[in-house]
This record gives sequence, C-alpha cells and structure tokens, in this order.
Amino acid sequence: AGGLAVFEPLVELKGEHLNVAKISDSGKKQRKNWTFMWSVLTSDQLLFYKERQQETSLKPGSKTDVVQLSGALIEWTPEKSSRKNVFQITTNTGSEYLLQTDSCSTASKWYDAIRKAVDSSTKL
Ligand code: I3S
Repeated sequence: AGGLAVFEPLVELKGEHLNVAKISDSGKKQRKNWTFMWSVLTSDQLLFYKERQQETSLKPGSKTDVVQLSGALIEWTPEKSSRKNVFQITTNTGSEYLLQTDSCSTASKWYDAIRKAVDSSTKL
C-alpha cells in the first residue's frame, strides 16, 4: 500500500522491460550482472520488478529494487559496456545502475523521462 501505484501526470512511462546492471551499491563496486527487469518510473523513483506488474496490483513482495531519483545523476555511458544504448543512474547515496535496451528510441524515451523525474524531484 501507499504510493507505489501513483503515476503522476509528469510520468509518461508506466512499465517496460529493460536490461539493468547494478554496478555499485552505496559506493561499493558490484560485479556486473545484467538482468532483464520490469521497470516502472514514478515521479521520483525507478522501480525494478522481476516480473511484469499490472498497474492496479503492484505486489510489493516481488519488487527487487527501488532507485531514489532525487539528487541522482543520469548520463549516457557507452564506455561502460559493449552493449548499445547504455546509460547510468548514480543515486545521491552512491549506487550506480546501468540501463540498456537494444531499441535506441526506447532507451532515449526512458533516458528523457528519468532525467525529467530527476530534475523535478531534485527541486522539491
Ligand atoms: O564490464 P565487463 O566486466 O566487461 O562486463 C561484462 C561482464 O559482466 C560479463 O560477466 P562475467 O563477469 O561473468 O564475465 C557479462 O557477461 C557481460 O555481459 C559484461 O559486459 P557487457 O559489455 O555486456 O556490459
């Protein structure tokens, strides 16, 4: 309960599968391990689930990770992978996530939407 199923007007993306690799956890380097995750953007968080979620029945139990976007950085990072369309989110607590999808337009759409969420939630 509480907040997870809220999709504010700012957010144009509801959910999609993306490849995700967490490469740092609070500043501690992690072994890169790409995982195909159902990704949901809210106004100030990026949520990763193992399985596709219905908007009306988000199951907290299957949520794998929550990325707080307030104060985060987002940048394209082609040097961090041999894969195409890779960008990185660095949280204000020093965790780093690589996101990737083969579709350039899908990657750009997510990059732009996450950047907007970062900008607006950072100003709050
Ligand atoms: O940055 P790296 O170490 O070249 O990333 C590769 C590794 O994570 C690799 O796993 P192993 O550490 O088990 O070898 C993955 O299979 C590769 O996909 C990673 O490289 P890409 O270029 O796909 O991000």
